[in-house]
Amino acid sequence: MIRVYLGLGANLDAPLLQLQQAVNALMQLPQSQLAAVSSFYGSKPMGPQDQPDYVNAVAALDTHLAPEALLDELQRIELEQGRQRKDERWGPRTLDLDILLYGEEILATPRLTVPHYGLHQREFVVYPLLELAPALQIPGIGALAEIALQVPRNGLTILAAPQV
Ligand code: H73
Repeated sequence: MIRVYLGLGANLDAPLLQLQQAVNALMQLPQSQLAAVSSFYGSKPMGPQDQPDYVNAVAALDTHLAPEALLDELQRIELEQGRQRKDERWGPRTLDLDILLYGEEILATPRLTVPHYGLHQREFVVYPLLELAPALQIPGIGALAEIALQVPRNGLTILAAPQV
């Protein structure tokens, strides 16, 4: 099994429910075991400010799925819950699922960049991840706890606990 960390985000159509529904879907993934889910956080939109606040979380998944097979599953969940897949860049969204880390692997394929390119800049990824894995090392980047020192919380708040 490989330990994978996933980023979850939504800011449309009852985002808290979208995230809980995504957690439920992650629990059903084949060849996988959902290990932990962070708190649900409220975050200020990165990008244009004329859109609703986001709800974000991070999940830890143990899986036998290969990276692109996992991405296929995540995109299926996004499609099932999301109204629009080809969102305008930086625009509001029903559900996003990102592969933040896939074990200690560094991947650069046409479909996948892992570690996720925005991981170390996005407070709505760094702090939920820190909650699950305070001692985590990000391959090619460094200690998560050190990264967090450079990333302002930008109004990030805990909204609710997930049901797992
Ligand atoms: C991103 C392709 C495109 C992929 C990457 C995308 C969704 C999945 C997050 C936002 C707050 C895909 C937020 C925002 C903005 C508007 C910036 C926010 C928030 C999109 C696939 C390829 C390459 C990976 C990988 C998944 C990957 N791809 N909170 N969200 N503002 N590598 N969200 N590692 N995992 N897909 N995701 N503000 N507060 O990060 O760019 O990327 O087809 O092949 O834009 O959540 S979609």
